[in-house]
Amino acid sequence: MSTRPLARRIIEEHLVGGRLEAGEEIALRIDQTLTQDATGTLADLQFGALGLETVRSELAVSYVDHNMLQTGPEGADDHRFLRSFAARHGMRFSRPGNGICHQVHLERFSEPGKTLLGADSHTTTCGGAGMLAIGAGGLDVALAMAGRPFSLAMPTVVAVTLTGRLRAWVTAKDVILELLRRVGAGGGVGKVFEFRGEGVATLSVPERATIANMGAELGATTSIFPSDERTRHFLEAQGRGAAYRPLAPDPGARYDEELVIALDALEPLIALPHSPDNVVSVRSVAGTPVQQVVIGSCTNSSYRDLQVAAEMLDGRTVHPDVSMCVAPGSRQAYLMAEAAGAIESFIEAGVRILESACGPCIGMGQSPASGAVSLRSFNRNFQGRSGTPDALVHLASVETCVAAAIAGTIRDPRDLGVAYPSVEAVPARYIVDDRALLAADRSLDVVRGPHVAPLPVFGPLADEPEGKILLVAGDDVSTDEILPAGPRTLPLRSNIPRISEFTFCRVDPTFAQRAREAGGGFIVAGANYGQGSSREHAAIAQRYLGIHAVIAASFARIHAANLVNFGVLPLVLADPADGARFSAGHRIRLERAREALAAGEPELSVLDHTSGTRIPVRHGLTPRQREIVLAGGLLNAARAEDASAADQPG
Ligand code: MIC
Ligand code: SF4
Repeated sequence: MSTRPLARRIIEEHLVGGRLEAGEEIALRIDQTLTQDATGTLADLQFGALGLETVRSELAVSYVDHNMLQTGPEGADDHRFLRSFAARHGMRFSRPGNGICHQVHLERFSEPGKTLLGADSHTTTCGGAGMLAIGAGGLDVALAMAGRPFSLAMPTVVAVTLTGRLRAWVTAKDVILELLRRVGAGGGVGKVFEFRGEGVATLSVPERATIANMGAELGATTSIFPSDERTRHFLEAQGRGAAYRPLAPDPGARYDEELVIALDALEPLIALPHSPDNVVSVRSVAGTPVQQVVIGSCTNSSYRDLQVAAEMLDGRTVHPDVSMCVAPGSRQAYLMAEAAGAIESFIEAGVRILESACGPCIGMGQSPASGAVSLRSFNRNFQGRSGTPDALVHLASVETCVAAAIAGTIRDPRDLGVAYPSVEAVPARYIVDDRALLAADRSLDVVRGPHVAPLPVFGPLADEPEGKILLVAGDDVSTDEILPAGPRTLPLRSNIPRISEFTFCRVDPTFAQRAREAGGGFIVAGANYGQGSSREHAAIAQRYLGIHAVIAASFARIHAANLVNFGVLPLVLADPADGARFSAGHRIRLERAREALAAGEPELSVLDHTSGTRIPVRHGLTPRQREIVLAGGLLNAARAEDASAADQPG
């Protein structure tokens, strides 16, 4: 009898290559893809470089949600390029204002049992509707758009058994914060978190989506919920009942690990600055004065979330010391909130209403005051991500955020003395209006604005890459540190030469210049290097500045794949204690790197010219990845593959 977890069942249905052994490279057929404007311009250019006329995945959607401030022509130029590219090449296009990609995709396109590959780390959100939804770099998504399989390490599957039911004021956000408290950022690398147990049926799809969304902060490959009556109800309310398919693990399914969360034992939790896993109980920090509260982001801005916030605020006023904003997750959520009177309650309470987009989550506006405490219903609070370097950003449920907006201090919502909002998480029928989701139109020509730069061309791996160690960094370096987002850099996402100048600018403003002057070099770091965003720009910028390799204790999944895709070696210390032997400024060489990689040797030797020592490192690359690095990147490798296929007779 078969004992497969649900994730494995979907993997088996989509498997086109590899063995189903944990850690082995497997290749999956991808049904749907999504891109957003900050990653989509490059993904589109890369798709264009493959020379195909039309996307080959069942569905490809191009969203505009991140780069929305339009403080100069670049943003609108990108939107125009994306729109015309989507139309020309057979993609749906979600217009600016239609909402955050993950929220809209969940509402309008999620399908239990299908695979979704998205150029954004929170693509995992659709796991709330029983999809196998995975975040990746733009180039991987471009190849999936071209109908090619997606390669990844076969994950292990962790069962998260939910028992009981959440008590009043305790929410799905608290479930994922509890998981982050236990597992830690980076503790989920190489794993799928699969939810099961009687508690699952007590959670609606939008609540499940909040949990699946923030599984990205664990570093997990993805998170998944079964598809059950709650899923059917959600899809029917979206007018998409036909997409429903019941899905569960095999009876008696066997998992690699198990965690149990007793929903009724949870209490409101909060992530303190500056990491999503820095989780404590809200009561333990109650009384801290708060200056800003923001409800929004792909984690917590569904119709349910807006309604809860509005009911709590109804007839009340935001505390005079607090600036509160709401960014509805989608045009649908916005329309629903408007029809239910929530928008009116917000305006009356003194809330500032933003458009349906990522906005403050990615530092695009609403940066807090210097040193301010900001409570956000978001998923990431890396230092400086809000746009204010010394802001103290906390992450919590909508309920906890609004309690702070009313009280002016952090307060457990149970201690607020407000009646518990009676909100139906999923209405009988959502307002369905897809006019902002444009269909393909092959008669349109692609319009490429003046600042959309050509893709840089990279050469193959050198025989023995050599250079200085330009930076020695600690653990948990996020891609927000490697290449920050926000209003100065997001408009430059389609221009690698310009955006590369911002590499590590928050850590060391001289980095880009030093790298250029030195003709490139190396980076040394601790554990979980490259956590957070899927932005491949962080990898391309390192390559563009001549970084040959990053030597770290461990890597985040998507960033490691992105480094490989652009020909930068992610090298892991054979002995973590060796990290201390590397010093900034030392000149090092990867001895016989090309030869060793081509021969499939698992270790490389780093010669430190300055100290005269040799340090062993591992690359952990699969044969496919070795070919990619040797070729100088995935685009080079894919083109070479196409050329040799064209040369084959017949
Ligand atoms: C993020 O939340 O960090 C982003 C911005 O959505 C990124 C994508 C990007 O940098 O464009 C992500 O999560 O992948
Ligand atoms: Fe947008 Fe924030 Fe979600 Fe990233 S995490 S997709 S920036 S809302």
